Amino acid sequence: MFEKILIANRGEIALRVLRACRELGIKVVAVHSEADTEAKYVKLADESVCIGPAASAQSYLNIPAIISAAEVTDAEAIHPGYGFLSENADFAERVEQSGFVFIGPRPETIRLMGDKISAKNTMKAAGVPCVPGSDGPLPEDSREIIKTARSIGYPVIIKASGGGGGRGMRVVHTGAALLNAVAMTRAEAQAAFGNATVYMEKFLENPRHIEIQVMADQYGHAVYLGERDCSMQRRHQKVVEEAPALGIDRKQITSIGERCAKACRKIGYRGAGTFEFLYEDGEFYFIEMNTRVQVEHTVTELVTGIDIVQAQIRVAASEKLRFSQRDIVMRGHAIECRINAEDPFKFTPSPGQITNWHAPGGPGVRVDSHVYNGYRVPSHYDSMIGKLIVHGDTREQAIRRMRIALSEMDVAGIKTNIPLHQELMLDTRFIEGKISIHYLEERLDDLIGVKSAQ
Ligand code: MV4
Repeated sequence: MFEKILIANRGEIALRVLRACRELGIKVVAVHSEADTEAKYVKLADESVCIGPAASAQSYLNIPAIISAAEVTDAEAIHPGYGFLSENADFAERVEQSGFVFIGPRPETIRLMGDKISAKNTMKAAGVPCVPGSDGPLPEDSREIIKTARSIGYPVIIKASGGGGGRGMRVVHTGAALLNAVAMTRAEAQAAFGNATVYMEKFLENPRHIEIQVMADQYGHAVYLGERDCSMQRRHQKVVEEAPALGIDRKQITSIGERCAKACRKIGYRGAGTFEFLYEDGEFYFIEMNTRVQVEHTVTELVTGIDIVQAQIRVAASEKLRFSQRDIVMRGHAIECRINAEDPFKFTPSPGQITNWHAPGGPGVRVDSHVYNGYRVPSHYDSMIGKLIVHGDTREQAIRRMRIALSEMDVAGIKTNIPLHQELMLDTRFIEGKISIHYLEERLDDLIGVKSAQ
């Protein structure tokens, strides 16, 4: 096992990785920007290195500074967390070339999955069901593009191969709008990702977002850790996640999960990963793979009892997976609410000093947060200040526990989205489990109407 790991991240995930390291008896190096000097996880770390000014581009995205920090502290491995450099294949490559272990998949795997066309082709070839589409880049020839759209059937969606996570996409409803939409998406993709390659898919109008967690070691063992429903989102930011997903046949989950695990074996996947699917009319359609640990890994941890971050570290240290598929038993139900420093209904960021912080507790309640009394939420980063996660024997119990936990939680000095979560935990459609990826935005239109009339 490693003796010392550098955590190339900030906030709650830096603390989450630090806790995993502590349990494994591994020393921790925290790197931080000038805006995060006072962060508690920096103080909790065995060593810390300031890697630059507040702006992410000069600190948490500063590859030479992070590698230098690993060199001067003699760390053996680097955990990238999520966001920042976590899915940057060039970073992973430079980490390994500098003689450190990147805690994640091989750089080639990150690159393969970062290109959404190659990711889809790979998964299709491995037997994972995908959204029907162009099966490769759209050609230059206009007549070919029109033919492709006709054979798929409108509406279609044009996506940038270098995009993902909701960036660089355009829905097209008619033939008349097609060629302009392709040209616009190409131009935006070139500007944003330096890659004008686009592809086409059938546009699914009202799907759920269901994802499958996988874990693999370098010896060809791969398992799936069940699914998560992440449909409750706004502008591609997830708000509530849960495991398992309501109303999906367990046999179908088993079949999809097995296909994902098999695909991992086929491509020599290492570490934690997530297969993102759209789920509509009883069918799964693969869209993208994430090669990092995700914010919402916690709900899977609570239903499986597996520490995903520890497992990431163990497999990066060349250990074999300690569990096989038959050891993985899902128990109960877990829900996560992302707690953001923002106006609960307008979503404007609300940085500043937290003058009072009281976290909830009790059976089945977990709080992953780096925040404390007097902590100043910097304005330079995303607004998530923590995650409230609950577990119950049933979904009903989990929802009740979440309501109680939210009512106990007290955050003063800044605005948070706790009032939004309180509305959602009482929302009939959420309770019935009848929501798609569009539900929250539709519901917010109603809520904001009511709030502004009050
Ligand atoms: C889609 C889609 C409908 N049909 N693809 C958005 C994020 C990126 N990961 C893929 N996305 C979508 N791809 C087809 N063929 C709808 C979305 C989508 C979405 C997907 C997951 C979660 C939230 C979303 C919000 C808007 C659109």
